Amino acid sequence: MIRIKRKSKMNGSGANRSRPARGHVRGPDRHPPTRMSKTTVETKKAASSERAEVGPTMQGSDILVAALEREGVDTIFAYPGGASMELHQALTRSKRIRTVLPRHEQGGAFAAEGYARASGRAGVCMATSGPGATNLVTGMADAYLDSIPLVAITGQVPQHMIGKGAFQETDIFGLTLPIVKHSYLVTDVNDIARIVKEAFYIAQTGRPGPVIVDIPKNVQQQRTQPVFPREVHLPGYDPDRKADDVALNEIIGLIEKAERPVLYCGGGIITGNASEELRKFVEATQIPVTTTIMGVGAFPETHPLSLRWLGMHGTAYANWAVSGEFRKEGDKTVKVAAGADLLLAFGVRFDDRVTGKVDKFCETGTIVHIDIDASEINKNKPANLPIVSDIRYALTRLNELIRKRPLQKKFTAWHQQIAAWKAKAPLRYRVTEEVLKSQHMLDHMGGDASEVILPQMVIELLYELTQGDAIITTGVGQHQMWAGQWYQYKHPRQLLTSAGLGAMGYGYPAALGAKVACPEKQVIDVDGDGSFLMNVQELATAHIEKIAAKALILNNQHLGMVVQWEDRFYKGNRGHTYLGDPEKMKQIYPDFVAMAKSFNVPAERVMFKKDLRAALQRMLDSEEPYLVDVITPYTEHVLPFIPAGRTVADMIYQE
Ligand SMILES: Cc1ncc(C[n+]2csc(CCOP(=O)(O)OP(=O)(O)O)c2C)c(N)n1
Ligand SMILES: [Mg+2]
Repeated sequence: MIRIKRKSKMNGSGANRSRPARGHVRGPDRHPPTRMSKTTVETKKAASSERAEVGPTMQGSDILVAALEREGVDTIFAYPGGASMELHQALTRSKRIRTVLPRHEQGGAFAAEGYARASGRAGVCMATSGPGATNLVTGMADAYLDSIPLVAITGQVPQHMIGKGAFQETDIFGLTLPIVKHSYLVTDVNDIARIVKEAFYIAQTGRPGPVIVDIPKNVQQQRTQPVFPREVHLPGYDPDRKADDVALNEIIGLIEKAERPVLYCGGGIITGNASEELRKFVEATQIPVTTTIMGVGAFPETHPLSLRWLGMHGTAYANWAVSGEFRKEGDKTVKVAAGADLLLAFGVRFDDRVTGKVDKFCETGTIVHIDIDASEINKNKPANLPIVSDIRYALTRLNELIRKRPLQKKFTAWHQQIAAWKAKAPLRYRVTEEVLKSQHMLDHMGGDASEVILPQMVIELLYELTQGDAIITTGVGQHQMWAGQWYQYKHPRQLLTSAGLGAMGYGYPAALGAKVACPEKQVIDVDGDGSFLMNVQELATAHIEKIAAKALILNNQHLGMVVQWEDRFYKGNRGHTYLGDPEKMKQIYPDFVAMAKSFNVPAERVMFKKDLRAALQRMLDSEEPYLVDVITPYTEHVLPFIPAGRTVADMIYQE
């Protein structure tokens, strides 16, 4: 028997109360009944033997591993403990699965996510009960918000101890209810094989997400003859949704009527493997494309029709194209140029970091919203034409329809307007007065502005040296935004970043997971000093497991993004945002180079511009993990910037 998460319980959690549960595994009808009459059971058994493979008698832990192997799992990021060591013993007997030992379960969960984001296949992490399981929670929340397929396996105390406050007992099933797509507490060894099959299916289909499988120790130790199903039966779970032709023809009609259409594309395009179809659609329609940060790489950013990414720190021209350009005249806001009259929102969720004040977002445009997850429709922004569909299907069919009846529209005036916007406010940076007057200049540059390294320069140079082909992971903060702005992404699954949750500490472990999934690729974590320190222990995993992921730290000795908000909204008053040693402010603290060396990871620090190129090249040439610590001024702000909850009229950008 398994415990199934009920819709009522899921909706009981705070903000979700008023809207339907997210995803497609929902409600009491979503799963076969847990109690069946004897006859039903017999008939099911007979039917299932054709669709299943029966194995020899084995222990639960070995069944789990055999089931993982059948799902094609080649790597698991797993940290052992009392309630999961049985599972680790079984993993030592596997010839197909590589077990990577992270140095913290959070690192393991992020690595599994990095693996999933880079490869498109579910990432797998494992931890023991109690503290091991709770250390996975941030990674699961991250996977939930960014729709990443993740299977998290946890050991649990033996069944007879559950509810007794046993040593290292935590109700991880209950704890993770609001941040998983589905959860299982396995109470019968005979269920393990089926549950693993279902867990991978649920995690990877429809809108992907995290699934937790909690297995009590006694279940791991029980023996039975496993039945490995070949198929999954989940009545009520229908991830295969397809738009009908009527709706798709309506979209074409809207395009034909539009003068200023914009495509606003998100992570759904990448998850739905729809990039190629998107490119064809754009070329056939000539509609400019902006993406969310999750959607970066879904459309080549080097393409003339790319507007790069939009939102709080997106390009000015993407934000103008969607919502229009405005000028402030005293208290009045004057419209300078109109934004989109048609917004094709494909695989997006109208996240507040994108929309700002949501009712002003694309205020005058007709909105078409396609998403695989019905619960996203009309959640944040009402759509004029809502369509629940697999995005690749919808785009493929749209392309077929357009091929049969090519569009007549050219949108010439709109393209000219966008070209003018691009010329007016490209992404740019310069050595500002603030930089020149900063402590950084006094302490480290000897007042010589020509040697100062701005963070944007580092990423621009990295882009040049890697020919734009590397996989980039990030921490969270200013460096994350600059990594998005100054590297141009040509392919899906190239920028792996904690977008929805914004979890510092994500970058380096995610880089390890991505490097395991794509060993032939250059994988670089562009990180902040604060973020990197949060999972610095993973340098050990990198060295011991020989995972050559690189770490490039933009070290401003501060929690830079919070500093930026302090500067803008709190008169620069520092509320615990300095990370250096207040008694030795000239010293760079902590010493990441010495730290990396203690893990046997080669490392170097760069302070002056003249040394940057060669250092980055050494990092790229290294066949083992490598760390470069680049010291940058903390005074730099990420621009453009639309303050939270505000509108495009409030956008600050460099003119
Ligand atoms: C786990 C976690 N704690 C706190 C925050 C809030 N936060 C967002 S950005 C930021 C600063 C990050 O500093 P750093 O990693 O050095 O990057 P920088 O902004 O300096 O580039 C903080 C504290 C967060 N996003 N995640
Ligand atoms: Mg910092």
